[in-house]
Amino acid sequence: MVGYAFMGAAHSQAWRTVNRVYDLPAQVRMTMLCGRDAAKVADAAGRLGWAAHTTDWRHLVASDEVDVVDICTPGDSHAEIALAALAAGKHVLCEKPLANTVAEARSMAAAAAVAQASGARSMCGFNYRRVPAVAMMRRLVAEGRLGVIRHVRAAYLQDWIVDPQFPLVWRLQRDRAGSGALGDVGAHIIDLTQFVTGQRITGVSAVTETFVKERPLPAQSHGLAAHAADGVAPVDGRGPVPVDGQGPATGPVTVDDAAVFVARLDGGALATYEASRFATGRKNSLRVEINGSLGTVAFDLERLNELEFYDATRPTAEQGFTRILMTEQEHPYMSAWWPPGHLIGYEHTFTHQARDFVEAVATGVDPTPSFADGLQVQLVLDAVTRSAELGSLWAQVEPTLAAVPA
Ligand code: SOE
Repeated sequence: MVGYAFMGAAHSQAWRTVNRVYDLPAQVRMTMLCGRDAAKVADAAGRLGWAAHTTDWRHLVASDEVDVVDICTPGDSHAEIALAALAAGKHVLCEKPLANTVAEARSMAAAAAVAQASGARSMCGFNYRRVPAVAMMRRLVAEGRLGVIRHVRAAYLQDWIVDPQFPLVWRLQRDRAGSGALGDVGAHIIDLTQFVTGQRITGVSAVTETFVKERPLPAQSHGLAAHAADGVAPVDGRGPVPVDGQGPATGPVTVDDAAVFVARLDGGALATYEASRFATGRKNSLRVEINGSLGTVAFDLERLNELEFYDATRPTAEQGFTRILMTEQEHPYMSAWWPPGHLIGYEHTFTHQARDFVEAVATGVDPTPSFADGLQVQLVLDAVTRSAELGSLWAQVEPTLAAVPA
């Protein structure tokens, strides 16, 4: 595995547990962890359960002890590492979004197709496909229980950078992250809604905004925890240390803080999407609602074990939203865990992802979502960025002199 911050920790939890929870045709060995800082990667390897560690990912990719390369780094290194790993005949799991640009994503998808011919498999880590409720939504749509899909409504809302003093971490820099909320959390709802409906986005009209355009530089010696450096939240809440006593230096935020867009899907549905890191109070709220001619499903990641289902085919007097507790043995992925009513969490979706990846690789089939699926999400991200930059088809509302009601 390359990278050991927030996603590295989540993936390590999955690799540690997957063979203990599922009966799989292959055993996972957590062979080598790679990180840039020798002392920190040694500590992370011990903490996360990796047998060896290195500061050179090329050494890891070349090692005969390594069969799978799991890429958990910021987006600016996904392509370089994935291309080298595929060329070395390794199977590759790459965190989302696949890359920082369409050009990088195209090269990765092309390399994955070539590598597949010689048996190397690849997957893009859209882990929310492995939430039982999300897999159940897809099953209900596929079975026709919602009828013709008319509306897709998705929002992925966080609030970890509402404080303008939150430092300029890598997720807020275009050259590291590719984009802001759009690629980080927007990519999830793009992939998830296409997965659930089986429909692809064919066009978008978008606006994006950067509310706070300048932020304090991260203080290198200030001990920001790994996941804070990874851009989630400083553990101790303190901002950066003043540089030379002059007060913290600042830098420009070069990504979006929020993206809002409408879309058409190829099956005829109309869709609205919202990705924001400024939705104060929403910590990790991924909400999806799908309206069809025969019913509706609705899901909120902050209530991960629940799915709301409205069945319009029921007798009118009995119609209403049902809250399904997704802990029955017949619910996707749940047979491996606990008796009904015993809930699972965010980290379980990574174990489900590891299960599906290991089973696919061991049985010689291509895991999903593929790098081609990751490219398609990248094309949507690029379309949103282009639409927002063009500002086309934007009808201004004539300002009126009427005072806004007090
Ligand atoms: C953003 O804070 C983030 O860490 C995303 O990058 C992850 O993909 C998501 O699962 C949780 O939030």
